[in-house]
Amino acid sequence: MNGTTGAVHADVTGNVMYQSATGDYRGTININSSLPSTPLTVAVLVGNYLSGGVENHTITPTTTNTIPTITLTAGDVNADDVIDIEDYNELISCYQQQAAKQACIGASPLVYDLNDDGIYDISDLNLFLRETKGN
Ligand SMILES: [Ca+2]
Ligand SMILES: [Ca+2]
Repeated sequence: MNGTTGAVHADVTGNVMYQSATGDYRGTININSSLPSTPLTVAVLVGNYLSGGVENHTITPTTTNTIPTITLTAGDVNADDVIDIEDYNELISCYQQQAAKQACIGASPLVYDLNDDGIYDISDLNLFLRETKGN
């Protein structure tokens, strides 16, 4: 969480779970730091997604705060916060290796499971192409 000065006031991790009823991810993240009462930027990092966030959000201490819905773009498989040809090359390389019944080099094939259904297949490639359409 960054304030207007750009200072990081808290850097916390936690889990979010897929909600099949709503089609989104939700979770509760505990912040065990005192935060300024001024509006903050809440940045969100989720594996295989570009980062996102909410600006000018005030956090009320000692209570559950709900941040607005954040839409993240899937496909950043090499975790450099950019979706580009390098991500595509990794996805295609892994897909071709799987077709040949070989393990992907350097990572679990589930790193490329962009739709979180537990398998890496053509559906994940299609999601990547849909997410990058127009970029
Ligand atoms: Ca990337
Ligand atoms: Ca998948």
